[in-house]
Amino acid sequence: MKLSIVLSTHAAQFAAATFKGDFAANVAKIAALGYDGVELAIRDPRLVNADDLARVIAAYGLVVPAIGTGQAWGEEGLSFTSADPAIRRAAIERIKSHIPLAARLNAVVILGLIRGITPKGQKPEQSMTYLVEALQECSAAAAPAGVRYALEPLNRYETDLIHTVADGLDLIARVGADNFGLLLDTFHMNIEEPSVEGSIRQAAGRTFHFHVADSNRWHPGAGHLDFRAILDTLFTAGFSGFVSGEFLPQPDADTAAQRAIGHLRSLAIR
Ligand code: LER
Ligand code: MN
Repeated sequence: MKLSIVLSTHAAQFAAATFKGDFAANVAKIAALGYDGVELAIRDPRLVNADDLARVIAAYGLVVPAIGTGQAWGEEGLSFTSADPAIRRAAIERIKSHIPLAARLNAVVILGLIRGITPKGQKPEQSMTYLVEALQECSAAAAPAGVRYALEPLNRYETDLIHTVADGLDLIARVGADNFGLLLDTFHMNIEEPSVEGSIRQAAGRTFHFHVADSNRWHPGAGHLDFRAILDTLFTAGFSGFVSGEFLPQPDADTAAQRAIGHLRSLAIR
């Protein structure tokens, strides 16, 4: 099992990015704890120096399995489903602007809250039309570079759009692009899926990335999710990507990261 953990390259409000702050110091810490990779949360690729970033990560023998983009929503309000065409266009261009760095790092680009929330007065079907159009445009732009996008079903308290694997698979059928798939997150699945293991099996072959947090969004082992059953199902279904920790820095970031890897490695899954 290849393990990574979310690391924000810049200050961000998102609470479940376990590590924030000094980039090189955090990469060093994550490598020392035994992780194989870092999932980078990047609001805008123009804010990072790709050479510096790649050098620091390689120096510690890590890789970047995925790039998170949700801060463009959290900090700037960019969204694929805004009623304002200029905001929709800015969101699409921002997501396409991740392609060169993602290609260089061989990272999946995550689409979480960038899908937005249906604005007041707009019909959800209209949001879905905007969403499908945006995803088709981004996927077509990324395909020649070999870059893949992974949309994350999110729980009902964060968005009205795409809560479950079933919703995600319907969306995949509408988008119709081979480089568009899903990111499954155990925290959201525990809230929304009829069966966590059943939904993991349904998404087999289209799961490009996987987030782990326990039922309380603390590190795996701090709540009541059965990670042995969950991860065994995931790998039996043919998943070959990274399992990435995205959980609250509780009781603090270092302890949470250490306990997470301790718990997940103790399951001895693959
Ligand atoms: C991001 O990966 C996530 O899981 C969301 O909860 C962000 O709001
Ligand atoms: Mn997540």
